[in-house]
Amino acid sequence: MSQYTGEVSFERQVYPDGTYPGRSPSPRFFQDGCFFKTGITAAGPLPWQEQFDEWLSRGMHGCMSYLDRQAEKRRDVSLILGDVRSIVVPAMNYFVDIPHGGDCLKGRISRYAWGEDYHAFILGRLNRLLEHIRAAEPEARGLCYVDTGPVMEKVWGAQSSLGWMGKHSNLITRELGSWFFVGVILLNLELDYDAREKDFCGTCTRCLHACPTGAIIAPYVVDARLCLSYLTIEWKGVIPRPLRRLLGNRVFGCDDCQDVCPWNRFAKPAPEPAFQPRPGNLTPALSSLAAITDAEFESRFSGSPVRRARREALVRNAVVALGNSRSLDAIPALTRALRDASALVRGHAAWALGEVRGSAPPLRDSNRNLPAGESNAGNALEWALFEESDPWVREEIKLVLSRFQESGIRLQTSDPGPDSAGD
Ligand code: B12
Ligand code: SF4
Repeated sequence: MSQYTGEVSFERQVYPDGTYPGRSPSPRFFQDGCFFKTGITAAGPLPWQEQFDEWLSRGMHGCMSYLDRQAEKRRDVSLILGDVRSIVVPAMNYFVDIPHGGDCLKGRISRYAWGEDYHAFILGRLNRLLEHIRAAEPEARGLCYVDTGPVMEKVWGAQSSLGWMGKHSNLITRELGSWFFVGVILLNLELDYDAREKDFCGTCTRCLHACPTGAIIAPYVVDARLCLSYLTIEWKGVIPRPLRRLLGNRVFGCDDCQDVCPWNRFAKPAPEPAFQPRPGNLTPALSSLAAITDAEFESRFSGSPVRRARREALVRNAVVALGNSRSLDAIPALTRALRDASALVRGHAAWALGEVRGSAPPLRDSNRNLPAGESNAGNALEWALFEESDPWVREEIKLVLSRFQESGIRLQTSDPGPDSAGD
């Protein structure tokens, strides 16, 4: 077994020009868009293992059953690489200095998903780094991961000098804040290890208060079932009614806990062109997302992280966001979505129509000229109910129609329209 005894020899062996980004981040690597910082820690029992077990036993992983299924390997990395000695945790910046837009008819996609899918890209860079290590040390054997295996990337990063786990549970570095991806190389070499980074959250609790759903149930603990990132990406079923309004215009992921973090004022634009926003990912029109077909979804989101949501869930999210816009301009897209092939989409479209039309003043109180289709909302729902066979969608439609009835919103069939004197 080779023993690396010092940073200098390790650097010299890995990169002849001394730019190994390990313990001293190299400006050259930063500019290259490669890893801006790398933590290295000894492989051993998983830190905070009890908390992980409790998290799982309380079902906070929701439908992400892979977390439970491979929990043994997460607890013990030697079940993955028998002679593992070290865990190398490189971080790659993905920050793009553009604020999220505020137009309620445009969808909000999380920053990490604006550009290209990071998995293959970072895996390639990790493997390249591993090759450098192997070239210097032929005995070296390693395995690379970035969300691609049963490795607790954040925990190992927090165990090293890379950064600390913020109260929102993302890793933070003093250099750049938290807008970065984390990779892992399990390595059979013993290395020199730096001390863990300190926790610099102090008394701050901004992220806990900023979370729209209260998913950060305690410092360092996220109940994924409440997290909008989980609900918009991982969860493919019905979004619980009380959470729908909290989605706002988020259609893929959520950045709120990181947006408010004071450490992110140190963020610097990522040099890597792969993370530059695709034009359609910054402020996608909700109406176009709500109408996207399978083929359009595949061509538009191929090679993008957004693909993970799959078409049906993305359209579901867009439809909910249209409802949250409370804009009458959303009605044409929503009435179209009432005829979507997916029951999941149709049911959420019914709810969304209720939000839009239900929040508009009743026609009899309104002197405004309402946009085309507006007065059709209730009518479209009645027709949909007539044709609908899915029990859950029928229930959603009935709920909205009864809400309309209770609040005096009349349907087109009996509605005298805005120019009428009313009753
Ligand atoms: C599952 C998962 C999710 C789930 C669950 C999130 C979660 N917090 O666990 C969902 C879908 C919600 C999610 C959301 C996001 N994710 Co995610 N996700 C993962 C994944 C695949 C596994 C994480 C995991 O193991 N969770 C299980 C829980 C139990 O682990 P944990 O949060 O680390 O919990 C530890 C702490 O609570 C700790 N602990 C408990 N008490 C205490 C007390 C103290 C004092 C301390 C210090 C620690 C501590 O103990 C637990 C472990 O034993 C990782 C990739 C990977 N393989 O690691 C990416 C990963 C964590 N995600 C990532 C990202 C970018 C996101 C989002 C920002 C995406 C977005 N914008 O929508 C959000 C952030 C939401 C949030 N605040 O967590 C990045 C984070 C990068 C970073 N800088 O940290 C990762 C690392 C992917 C990557 N390779 O870069 N994600
Ligand atoms: S917002 Fe405050 S508490 Fe939350 S991670 Fe950032 S510094 Fe820590």
